[in-house]
Amino acid sequence: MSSLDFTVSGMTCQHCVASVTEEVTDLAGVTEVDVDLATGRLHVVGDVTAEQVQAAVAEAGSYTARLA
Ligand SMILES: [Cu+2]
Repeated sequence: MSSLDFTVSGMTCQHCVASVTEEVTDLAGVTEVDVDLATGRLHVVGDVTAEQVQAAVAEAGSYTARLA
């Protein structure tokens, strides 16, 4: 179980937050997802790699996640 923090660029509204949250939550092994629109911060807890989370964020739309 690990805890990962990312800075996500490209999110502009709560719809973006919902899309990113949904895609990352759908990853197997993820137990906690928190996205903050104001800071662009994405916090993920679970058995996942940073690469898996970044791929899910890209899958959600025109967003890019960098390890914070
Ligand atoms: Cu949006």
